[in-house]
Amino acid sequence: MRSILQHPVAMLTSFALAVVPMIVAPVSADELDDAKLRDKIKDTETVPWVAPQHLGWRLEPSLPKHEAELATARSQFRDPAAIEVFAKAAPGIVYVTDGETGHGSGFFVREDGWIVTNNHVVDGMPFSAERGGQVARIVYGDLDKDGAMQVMPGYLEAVVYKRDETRDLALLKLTKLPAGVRRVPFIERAAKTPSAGTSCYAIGHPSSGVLWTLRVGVISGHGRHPHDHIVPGLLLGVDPQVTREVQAALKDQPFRRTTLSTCGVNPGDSGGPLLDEEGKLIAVTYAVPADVGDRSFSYHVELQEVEEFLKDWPKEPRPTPPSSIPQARNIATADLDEDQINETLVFSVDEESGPKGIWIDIDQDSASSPSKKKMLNRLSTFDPVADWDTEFAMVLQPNKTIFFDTDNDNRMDLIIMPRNERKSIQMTLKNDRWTVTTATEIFPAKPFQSAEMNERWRTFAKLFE
Ligand SMILES: [Ca+2]
Ligand SMILES: [Ca+2]
Ligand SMILES: [Ca+2]
Ligand SMILES: [Ca+2]
Repeated sequence: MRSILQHPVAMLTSFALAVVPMIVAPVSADELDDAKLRDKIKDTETVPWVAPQHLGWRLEPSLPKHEAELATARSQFRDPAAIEVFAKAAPGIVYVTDGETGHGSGFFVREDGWIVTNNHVVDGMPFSAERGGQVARIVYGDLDKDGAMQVMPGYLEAVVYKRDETRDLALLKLTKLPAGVRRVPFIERAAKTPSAGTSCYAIGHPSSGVLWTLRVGVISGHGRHPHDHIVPGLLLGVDPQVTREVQAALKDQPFRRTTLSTCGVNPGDSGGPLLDEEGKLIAVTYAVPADVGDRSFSYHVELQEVEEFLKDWPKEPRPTPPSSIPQARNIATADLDEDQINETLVFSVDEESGPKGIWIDIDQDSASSPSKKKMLNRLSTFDPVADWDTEFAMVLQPNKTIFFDTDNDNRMDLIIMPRNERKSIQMTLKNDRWTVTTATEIFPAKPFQSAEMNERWRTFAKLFE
């Protein structure tokens, strides 16, 4: 098979960036263990899927090389502002986790326990029927008399109230404040975004650092993601036809205003604050460049996006569907029904480890469409979201989740989350609203509205039996 998945890929949509996190840690029992399925997809050609990497989760133990490369040496100097920034801000910065698969950072934005972090940090957090939303565990700390942060024992719980995929922001609220605490320390927001060259400070919980690690740097630049990112050879000073195509492809894409800094953030820093010299919020950390060799700068969600996100404080948690995009580095295509047309994307971390998820184009109209093929060959890029018309997805980590586009309108509308032997949770989209109920089966016999699609589904469902 000739590879259609070449470098650089997935740079054309903010969606692609928002969903390619650093790889989650230890491989769980949810690994795709079905022998029949494994057998079918082992002979595919795998190519790297290059996109800026998220920081919400630890690296896999199998990637120690990257871990070493991520370490950023900072010059050693005594900066009185940095000392003050740390003392002022660190107690307002929390550790966000599901208690199982990894962690991100977050921070209090109000004294009554509201927390901001990245959307991708809370993406895999489990649903709680009693709480009416996803629940995250929050670990917090306090400054001791020597100016060091001490972690508090145990954890608090916070419910996810709101998520914004485009901005990669999430708003959570503690279910109750720490015992004996009436107000939590929170991070104030700066009046405006500072210009390039201004000193800035990142504090978070990088997996290769310690809890509450401070990094000092400068603002390197501002831009819109993905519109202002430099895609090598695609945007400037090239064939005007190519420029027009890229611009046309980006025209209706939502974007996120992004601040770049030299603060050297690492996995685990996602959702942590970027601060000014007064310890006020100027941006929220979310990613580093995908190219592991190029970690000289860090990506942050710009302050203005945070302000817009915080304009409206919801009264109730709003159920938001999990992402159907697996956390992976590579994509391969496969032909599971053996009719010589590829209909399946297989997402993996590397060639050796098992799949992290699959997408099946049930009606097989992706690889077979001549216009799509032409487009893919010309741009040499592949964005699964835009280029693969999938009607079924299965994500294996951090929690096994199954997705169907039952009416084939290009939007997943039935999501099933197996929890344990007895219980599964189901999310259904109706009139633009998600409702959460208990699921009766994990792989329904006839999930689709069309009989033809259900007939096709039977072929693939057999692989999961
Ligand atoms: Ca096929
Ligand atoms: Ca399709
Ligand atoms: Ca479709
Ligand atoms: Ca749909």
